[in-house]
Amino acid sequence: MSRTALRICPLCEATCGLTLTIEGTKVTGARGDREDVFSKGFICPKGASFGAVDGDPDRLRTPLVRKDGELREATWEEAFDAVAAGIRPVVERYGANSVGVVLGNPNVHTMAGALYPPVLIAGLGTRSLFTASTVDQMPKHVSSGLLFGDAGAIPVPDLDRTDHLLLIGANPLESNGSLCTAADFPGKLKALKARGGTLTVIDPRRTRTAKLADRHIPVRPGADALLLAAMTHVLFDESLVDLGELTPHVEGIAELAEAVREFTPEAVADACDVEPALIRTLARELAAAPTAAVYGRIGSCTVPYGTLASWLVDVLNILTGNLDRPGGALFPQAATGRTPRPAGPGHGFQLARWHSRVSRHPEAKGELPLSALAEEIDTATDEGEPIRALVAVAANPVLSAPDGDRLDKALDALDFMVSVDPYLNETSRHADVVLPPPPPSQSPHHDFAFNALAVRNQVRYTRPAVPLEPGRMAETEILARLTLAATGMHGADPRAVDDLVVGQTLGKAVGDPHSPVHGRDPRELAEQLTGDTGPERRLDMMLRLGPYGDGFGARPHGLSLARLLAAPHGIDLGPLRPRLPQPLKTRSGRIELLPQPIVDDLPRLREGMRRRTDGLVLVGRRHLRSNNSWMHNVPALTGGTNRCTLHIHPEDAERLGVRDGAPVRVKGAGGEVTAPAEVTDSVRRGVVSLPHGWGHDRPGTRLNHAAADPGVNVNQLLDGSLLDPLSGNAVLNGVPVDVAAVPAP
Ligand SMILES: Nc1nc2c(c(=O)[nH]1)N[C@H]1C(S)=C(S)[C@@H](COP(=O)(O)OP(=O)(O)OC[C@H]3O[C@@H](n4cnc5c(=O)[nH]c(N)nc54)[C@H](O)[C@@H]3O)O[C@H]1N2
Ligand SMILES: Nc1nc2c(c(=O)[nH]1)N[C@H]1C(S)=C(S)[C@@H](COP(=O)(O)OP(=O)(O)OC[C@H]3O[C@@H](n4cnc5c(=O)[nH]c(N)nc54)[C@H](O)[C@@H]3O)O[C@H]1N2
Ligand code: SF4
Ligand SMILES: [Mo]
Repeated sequence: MSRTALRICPLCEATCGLTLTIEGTKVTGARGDREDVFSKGFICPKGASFGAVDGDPDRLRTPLVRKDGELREATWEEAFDAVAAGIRPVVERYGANSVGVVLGNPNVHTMAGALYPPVLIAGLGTRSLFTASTVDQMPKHVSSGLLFGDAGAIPVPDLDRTDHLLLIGANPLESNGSLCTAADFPGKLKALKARGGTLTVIDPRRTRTAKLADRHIPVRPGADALLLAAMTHVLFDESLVDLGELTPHVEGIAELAEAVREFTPEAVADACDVEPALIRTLARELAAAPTAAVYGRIGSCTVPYGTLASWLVDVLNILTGNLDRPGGALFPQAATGRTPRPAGPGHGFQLARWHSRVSRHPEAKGELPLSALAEEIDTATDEGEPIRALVAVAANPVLSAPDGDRLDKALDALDFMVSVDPYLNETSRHADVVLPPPPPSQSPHHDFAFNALAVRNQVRYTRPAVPLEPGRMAETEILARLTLAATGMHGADPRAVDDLVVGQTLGKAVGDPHSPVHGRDPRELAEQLTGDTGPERRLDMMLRLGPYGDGFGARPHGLSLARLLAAPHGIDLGPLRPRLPQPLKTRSGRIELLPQPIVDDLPRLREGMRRRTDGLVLVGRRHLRSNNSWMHNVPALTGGTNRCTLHIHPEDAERLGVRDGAPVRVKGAGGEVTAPAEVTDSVRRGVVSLPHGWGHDRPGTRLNHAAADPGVNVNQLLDGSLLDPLSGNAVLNGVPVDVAAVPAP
């Protein structure tokens, strides 16, 4: 007997609604849920393989605890005892900062990852926090923090209504979109063209997305900030600046005009390898379009001028009046976001409130660069204690961060490490305790993060499609127990963590004159919360306090968990709407167009105008059937074109004597790797491309399928020293490398 159950797909940012077929407790099929209010039936090959991802036999079923040097199966009780015994002495002897926390990407795809790590970090009181954000989108947070006063206020291109999309360093036909949650991104690009709109793609590779475009500009990697600065220059130079409705909300226009004066199309053309006339055309087209959106992603962030490029993306949206208007780039409003306060000056955004111990990198958004994790463990200084214990949740930095070999050794030297991870992989193999979460079919799902980045306001929640297997523990409970064990409350009831958060949140809300529950009794409100579990009660609380919430009765038709459960395919909350000036939290209460940290970084960009590398540079790429480092163990998703090969342009290949399919050696500052060449003109001359997340050939892992075709770790080519200085983001693209054919034996 089979049945079906709904489950939001957690495998990428598109958040498609799936209809799972379930036999017994096994997921045997997945198709798109046509009634899903957001995804309307869209699915990609990863979602269609949900059952294989979910049922991977290599997923760990019980905790592992290291005994006599070896990881062995253990009970949950033994595992949490070991966590408390491993972490507490380190905190007590060396202080809170000697415990590091590493949070990986899947935390934004689980409810547990949204709800518990903030409590863990606050409870530990550690400043040693590292996340996947600093190998990804930290530059965007910093630019939003500086422009809008809120690092979380990220404008999203209005894909369904725009007339002109300028897409920079993003390949949504493979990635399905990022910092822009849209199910069926490919379909939305085709619809844009079908309604007469235009798509321009800036990417050193002729990607599947670039092939769809009306115009593809194969920029020199890393030079986007120069190109965008020159477009900004042209807008001023040709009097194309038109703020429209934004005028009263923006300051610093004249100063900005002055700051970009030197960045003429002629001055940047050589560094970008884009003709001056074409740069002018790009600026004019942007200004002339009835509506337009500029959108940048990985290729604009993980580069030396990541924050400047991210800032210029929104500068262009602002100067053309496209920020915060339909068809432009708007701020979504998620159902679990805070109830909007009246507009007015805020606290502003601060950078560099503290620094990393070894290389003195400034913090950004409370985080230190993931690139600096290894040195924070393996290097002693007079400044304080190195990291001696590590909590890794859904993170595989040995493959995803620069210089995995150094990190490998550093992790081995720790006094204690715990990984919350379903796999024994390149990183978790170093742990003393591995706590495996259940597969996604056994977990509830709500997109706290991505609903705040979605092209349409909507809200959905799916309960576990399959009950927890005997011996399993929900990831929410794992993280609650881990938090208690790490903060000196080992053995307490995990519900205490949820009660603490509920008490604090409601306590604050009743004291806030703008809250719908101002002046009420927090205990009485807590008693009204519904839900079967602590996390459900917290979701109920956030929905009811949120911008569409019922305000615990104050707005009777508003949202609550009960209302959401009654709408299994989700609730549509309408298209994105203009929201300014409310989201602004700058000290001025306005958009601060030319913030001081940007002014201070512009001289570096001016120098960049005069520099150009003549050697080969490396960029990354993603494949539709892959996801970072953890999906190479699923046979249905590997093979074919999803391989770890070095893309190289035919002319470069010929010059270097590299033959298609033959091994080539790639050398960078951090090391060298050998991979098969794939000669293709989809990369521009002077650029080679390797995908990331490969290199599954280390001993002591349990990834049987992945180990059979391990690929190489592209991040071994990096030594971790190249960062975007404002955000601490790793430079992963536009990295100089040497490439040589491997002589036949
Ligand atoms: N060269 C290069 N490097 C890159 C990038 C690039 O473009 N080029 N991209 C960067 C980007 S954007 C990112 S986000 C990072 C990602 O870097 P990471 O976050 O370190 O890596 P992931 O492969 O996403 O997965 C992390 C871990 O989560 C585990 N996991 C999977 N599902 C769950 C779950 O439900 N719960 C828990 N607890 N664990 C789970 C996996 O087994 C894996 O060990 O990589 C970065 N690295
Ligand atoms: N299938 C699949 N989907 C994914 C993931 C995955 O691994 N696989 N990962 C998920 C994650 S964690 C993220 S963050 C997103 C990322 O989502 P995207 O940013 O859309 O993904 P990428 O494919 O890395 O696209 C980056 C593009 O930037 C280009 N590029 C490199 N350097 C430069 C440069 O200097 N300038 C310009 N203009 N372009 C450059 C690359 O050639 C590449 O095509 O994808 C998510 N979705
Ligand atoms: S596009 Fe992303 S969310 Fe949708 S089915 Fe594919 S992996 Fe899942
Ligand atoms: Mo990412």
